[in-house]
Amino acid sequence: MSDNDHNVDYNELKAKAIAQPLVEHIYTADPSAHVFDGKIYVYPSHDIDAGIPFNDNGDHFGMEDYHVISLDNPEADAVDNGVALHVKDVPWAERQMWAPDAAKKGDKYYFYFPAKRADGIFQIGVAVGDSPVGPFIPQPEAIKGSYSIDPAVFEDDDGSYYMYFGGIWGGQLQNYRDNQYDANTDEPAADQPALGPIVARLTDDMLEFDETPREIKILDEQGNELLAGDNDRRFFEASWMHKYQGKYYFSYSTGDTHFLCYATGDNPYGPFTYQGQILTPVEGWTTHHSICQYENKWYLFYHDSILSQGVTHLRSVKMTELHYDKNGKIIPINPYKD
Ligand code: FUB
Repeated sequence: MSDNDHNVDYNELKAKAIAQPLVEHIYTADPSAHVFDGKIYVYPSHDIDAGIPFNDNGDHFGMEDYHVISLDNPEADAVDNGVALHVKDVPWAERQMWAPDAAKKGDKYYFYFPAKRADGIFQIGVAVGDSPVGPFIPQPEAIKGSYSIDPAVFEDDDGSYYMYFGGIWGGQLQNYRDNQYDANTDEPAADQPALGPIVARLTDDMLEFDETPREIKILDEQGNELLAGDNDRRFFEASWMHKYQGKYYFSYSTGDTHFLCYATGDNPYGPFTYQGQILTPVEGWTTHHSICQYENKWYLFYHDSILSQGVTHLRSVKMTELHYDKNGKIIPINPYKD
């Protein structure tokens, strides 16, 4: 269920779906969910049809602004809080406002987002607000040393914040080695270690990287790095980090094989050891998620393209409960009942 070029009965698929969209009046995707002040806030992409033809670079994902969705609790109706940030207000960005995230520190809220500069290169910016739903005021420049897409910001128990980011293909990560851009550099050969996501601790003011970003290693059960040709397991995009029972759970999308997977480790930098799948493929090409605890339950936020009848860049955010087994393994979820 990874393409929209197949014959699908969308009414039947909607009936089989384990969850329905949080909101239906706009298209939303790439949900980053957090509990701030006892309420759930979801920071999604706001999908639109920008009229840009489909290509492998993802140019058809031509998003221009962000809306924050809030829920008083997991059973409550989702509320759209309107435009929180628009590309026209970001001095350094020109287009393609892709998957964002947010963090709270003190009484300020920090909204992180990737966008393309006028020269077509992705960077990651930050915008600051007094409310979890915005409006957010962007910094004049992108975060120094940032690149690629899909920022996810994780607060560790000691009060440090880390940003995880990166995505291959349209996300441009394959053009970087050691944080340096080279248009002629590409993905490694299939029998070489796969490119990893990138992590950097944030400065106290949350506006910059506090260290040189480093690449994360994802290992198999034998301790070997996952290979670039291991498309069912290697990192593609959509980083997320959460902690469960003292362990670090790094989760991500495998892109062209359409799985959400995870790997665990004992510190925020890894290495992380591959553990398995979280979500089997959704309708639509992309899959992207977050994992968030509300009181004593855990939830997976994800998206699919059922509402738009399979249009891959017109997606809808959903949520469902997530369970662990007694060994801390995530029990994989099929988004559609058999
Ligand atoms: O929404 C645009 C891109 O699609 C995101 O940045 C990726 O993670 C994928 O979901």
